[in-house]
Amino acid sequence: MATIEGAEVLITSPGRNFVTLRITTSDGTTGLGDATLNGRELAVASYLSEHVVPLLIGSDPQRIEDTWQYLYRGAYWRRGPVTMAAIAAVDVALWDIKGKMAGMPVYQLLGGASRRGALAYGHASGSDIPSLFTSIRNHLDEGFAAIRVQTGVPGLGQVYGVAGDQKPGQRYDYEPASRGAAPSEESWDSRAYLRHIPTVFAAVRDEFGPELPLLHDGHHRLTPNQAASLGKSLEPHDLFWLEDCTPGENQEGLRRVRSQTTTPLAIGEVFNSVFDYQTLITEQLMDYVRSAVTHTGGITALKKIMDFAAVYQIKSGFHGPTDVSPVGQAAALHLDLSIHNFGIQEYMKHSDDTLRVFRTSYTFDGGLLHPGDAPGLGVEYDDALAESFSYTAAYLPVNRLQDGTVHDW
Ligand code: CS2
Ligand code: MG
Repeated sequence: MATIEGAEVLITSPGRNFVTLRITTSDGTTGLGDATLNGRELAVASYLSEHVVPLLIGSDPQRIEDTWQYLYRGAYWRRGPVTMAAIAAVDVALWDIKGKMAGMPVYQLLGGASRRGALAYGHASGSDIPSLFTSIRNHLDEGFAAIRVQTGVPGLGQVYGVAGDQKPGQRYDYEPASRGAAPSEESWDSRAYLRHIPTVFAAVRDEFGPELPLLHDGHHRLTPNQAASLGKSLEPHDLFWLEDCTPGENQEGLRRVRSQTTTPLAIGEVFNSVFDYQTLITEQLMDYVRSAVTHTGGITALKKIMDFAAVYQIKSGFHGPTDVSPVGQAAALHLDLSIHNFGIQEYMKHSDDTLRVFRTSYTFDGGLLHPGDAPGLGVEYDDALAESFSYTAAYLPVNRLQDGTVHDW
């Protein structure tokens, strides 16, 4: 029986920082896991190298469930983004190894395909309506069949989700984590935002029609009452979802939102355990699970969350920004293809440099993503190229209200 012979924590920075765990077995099989936590990368790298890797050596790589429970319950101190990203990296690497040992893509091990491909959505943005329209047209030209819409807010400077205005054909490239010793600062005004967003979706629907699935990310910035008001004001524009409309850790807050609006709600990209969702799922206060495999304890854990959510007719909408590495994206796609209650998959295309470091097998065609049929996850890591991109500390922005009070970003 093969055992785990080595595990390396690999840090690279092709335009942004990524942390990857590579596990190697005694028969030479390797598996990759994504451990990237934007702005806190070294915390996860240290958790893995100091406290997890030594415990893995000599263990059975095929015991995925037992290893998960050993790392989760054995740590005593549970949950949290650092712990669950570290466990996720181990879990995904072991699924990669199991697929390679079986000669099958991971989705086959999860029960096989439930669909041809995973409907993807891309990120369109603009500082104003004309530049937003250019970005939407770029995404339609790239083949996206669903699009997230974010814009600037009159009177405010840079706000979440607005990349530099794209030229026709130019890739949406938005990396919010600024490199350097401290976070950049952005300013915010919820009332200005609440006045503006309904006008944006009215203009988009006028220009692009009623059918195109449109999404919007509130990014945790509203109170439950403000979120209820926004959801109600967007109902005429028939959104596919309104995401993170209010900080989700106050699960009861979503009762207020849900009672006031039928706009579908997506939440959970900053969650890292099923307990973060428990009330939201059992009281059906949400419609889409936003977690990334990378931040929620891996494939094993997120599949359990989706099976729990399925009982309440809640679907997936996994997180897929460029700060989830191609390894994490691939892991999500294997789950997307196999679970019954799939909803949609976020797809921010990684940079060319990133895709040279992480050689992927997944494809995007006709608006659908497919993980490919290579054994395991279908991702390879180029060590030499990875080492040429050295780590630089980077931090997500800090948001402040007009009076200087720190606010959710
Ligand atoms: C965003 C994320 O994609 C999204 O929905 O909320 O891009 C988020 O801002 C980043 O993951 C933060 O690193
Ligand atoms: Mg989001």
